[in-house]
Amino acid sequence: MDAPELIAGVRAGDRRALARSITHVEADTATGRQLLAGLYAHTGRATTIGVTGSAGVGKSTFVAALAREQRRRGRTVGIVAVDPSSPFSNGAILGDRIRMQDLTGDGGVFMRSMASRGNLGGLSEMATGVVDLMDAAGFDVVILETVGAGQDEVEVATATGTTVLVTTPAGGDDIQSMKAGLMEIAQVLVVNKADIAGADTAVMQLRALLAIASERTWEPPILKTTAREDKGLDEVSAAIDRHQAHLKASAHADEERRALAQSQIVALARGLVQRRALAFARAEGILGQLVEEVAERRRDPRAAADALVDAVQRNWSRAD
Ligand SMILES: Nc1nc2c(ncn2[C@@H]2O[C@H](COP(=O)(O)OP(=O)(O)O)[C@@H](O)[C@H]2O)c(=O)[nH]1
Ligand SMILES: [Mg+2]
Repeated sequence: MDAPELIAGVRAGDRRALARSITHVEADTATGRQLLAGLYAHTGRATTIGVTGSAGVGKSTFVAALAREQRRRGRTVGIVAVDPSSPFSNGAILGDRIRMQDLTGDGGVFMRSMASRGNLGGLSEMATGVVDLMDAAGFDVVILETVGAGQDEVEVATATGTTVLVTTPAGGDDIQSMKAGLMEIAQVLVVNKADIAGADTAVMQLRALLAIASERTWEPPILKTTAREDKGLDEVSAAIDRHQAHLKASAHADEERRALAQSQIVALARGLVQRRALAFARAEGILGQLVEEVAERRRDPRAAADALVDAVQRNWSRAD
């Protein structure tokens, strides 16, 4: 199937076309880029939800429970799970597949797991591209699970309408040391594993952290869930719906959409510039030579970085 056929297939909700399109986007092929360009005008209809948090807090369990809750509300659900650390097998992360098993027999659910397979960066770009595909395919809700590890999450958060930050009672220290950035990108805060001791303390800690965060028009609710027992997801879904309504009704909706578009473009451009520049510097042996000079202290790292950027700039102004 070529790009126009895949685009038509995805728009018609054909699962096979969607699966093939995802493979193209994951591999960042020319067809994949054509698909995203052709389908972008047909995105923006789905409720997109980002679920982030440290490894082991129960994100996958939570996503499965949230998907079941959305199904109870009569909505179709697309799920994208990203885990750079998980073992990769047959196109799926084993643990996640097992956890999501009860959902795989449901025609209203489509799920795809992806691991980084060792490629530098680009994981969040791939994942947000897959969210766009599922959106264009007509799913009512698209959920993206990522591990809270820094810059990637901030980028992912700009690509989803509502970001849910999952923590646990056991993660007290975790919450304390949590980067303000991660708190600021989340619109719904969840203390999962509420069945173990300390959930109320964790809620209080989060509330204290929110109190010192910057001024905002949306007050993030703090909710408790026991994802493993499907508990608390009704409240989470209601909070997500409230946030989605807030997004649409906000006096600054246009402004926010522009700010979001800018963050997305800048994040993608940063990744592109970085990968192209490094690929050039490696291929031309420039990086290797600078490495030698810095390692032998014949040049300082800043001057080396300057020289690298100069060489890239000369090459780019000469080319095409
Ligand atoms: N006690 C308890 N354990 C949970 C709950 N939700 C998930 N877990 C467990 O936490 C572990 C990690 O879950 P997982 O969903 O893989 O976390 P992820 O790494 O954040 O995706 C698993 O053993 C789950 O069974 C919960 O609500 N209560
Ligand atoms: Mg997981």
